[in-house]
Amino acid sequence: MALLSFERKYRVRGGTLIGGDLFDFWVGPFYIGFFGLTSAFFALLGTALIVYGASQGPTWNPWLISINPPDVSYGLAFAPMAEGGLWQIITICATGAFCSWALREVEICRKLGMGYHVPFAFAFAILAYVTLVIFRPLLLGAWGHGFPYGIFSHLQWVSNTGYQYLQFHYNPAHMIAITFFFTTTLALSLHGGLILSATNPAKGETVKTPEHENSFFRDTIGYSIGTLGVHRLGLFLALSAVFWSAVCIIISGPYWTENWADWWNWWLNWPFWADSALSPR
Ligand code: 07D
Ligand code: 07D
Ligand code: U10
Repeated sequence: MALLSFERKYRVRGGTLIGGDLFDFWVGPFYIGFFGLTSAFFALLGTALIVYGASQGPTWNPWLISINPPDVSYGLAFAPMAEGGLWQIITICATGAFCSWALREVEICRKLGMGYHVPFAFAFAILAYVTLVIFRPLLLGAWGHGFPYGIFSHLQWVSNTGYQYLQFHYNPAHMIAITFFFTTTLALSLHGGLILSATNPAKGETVKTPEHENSFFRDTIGYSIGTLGVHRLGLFLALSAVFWSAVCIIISGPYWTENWADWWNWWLNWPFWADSALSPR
């Protein structure tokens, strides 16, 4: 069914979580719904506040604009607008916009009678963000531990926060997250390559079947995970990457405050080899 006639068929009322039929309409290609309006509201307000913040700052250079969180001396209190209050309101807007977007995806899934896999996946990205700007600052007792909203300044925050623990690469959850990120790109390149090699043949060749795809991996590595399985695997790998990222940063500060390399001492001091001359005890 052509895309446009399919859209005409499915663009019917129903499936909304809130607001009944009131916001159940489309504008051009976009479904609106109650959460479309709240998405637009939070995103427009948040963006307007970033632009306002930029107008109060020293530069219009997009790389250097930065809306900073309050000083840690404000703790968990509201700060004056010019001293981080703006960052606090923008954080509320961003969280509101991301959650609204996820709920708008849920409504669209419901309309189509599909599973909630895409909004579920987006929820992991939202989890990572709120871990950085809400959960970890709450656990550390000050909003000042959130990251600043600026292109270069947020990189500076990542670097500074990393060096606060001297060797962030030794953070075990960071290792697991990075391994999942690398595995995700490996899996996507294998999948993209395999699908193109089978379904986009040279002129005159026939399109190949899933049996060809299975056989390629059985011949190469002795096992094929299958056409549905590879998508389950991809989702699992990507969500695990984000999940372990959230873990790696929530434990930095609330759980571990020193050099991450020292965390490994429990392993080096294991009785089995702790007597060795090279043991760091
Ligand atoms: C390709 C989908 C499209 C999205 C894009 C991003 C904005 C920001 C706002 C000027 C894959 C749109 C950008 C709306 C403009 C202002 C105030 C997604 C795609 C194209 N980062 N980060 C980037 C964000 C964090 C880190 C780029 C956001 C953490 C490092 C872009 C968040 C940490 C590097 C960006 C966020 C961190 C970047 C490209 C939120 C750990 C880079 C992003 C809301 C996760 C890279 C100059 C991209 C770069 C980069 C956006 C959070 C680390 C500006 C919106 C605090 C090390 N980040 N980031 O392609 O070139 O994502 O930076 O959490 O090297 Mg970042
Ligand atoms: C937070 C983004 C959420 C996005 C949302 C959507 C819009 C709309 C609109 C385009 C989580 C936003 C949407 C704004 C846009 C339109 C229209 C994603 C988020 C909700 N590190 N490190 C990570 C590596 C080092 C450090 C994660 C590698 C150093 C700190 C990942 C290396 C030191 C933190 C990772 C490396 C250091 C991290 C990031 C290599 C610095 C974190 C991915 C090869 C000296 C962060 C939760 C992520 C984290 C994080 C990878 C090196 C410090 C695993 C590969 C040694 C402080 N690092 N890192 O989390 O865990 O995405 O955040 O050297 O805080 Mg690291
Ligand atoms: C996949 C797949 C697959 C496919 C696919 C895909 C995964 C096998 C079948 C999809 C993949 C691709 C297409 C590949 C490329 C994608 C990426 C690389 C990912 C990154 C994507 C991007 C960078 C694009 C991002 C673009 C976005 C998010 C769209 C931007 C949209 C907007 C700005 C509008 C958003 C709409 C909203 C909020 C809802 C409704 C709102 C409006 C229409 C705006 C009008 C507003 C109103 C009516 C409300 C009024 C405003 C109010 C009340 C607020 C007022 C407040 C004030 C302060 C003024 O596996 O299969 O193929 O294709």
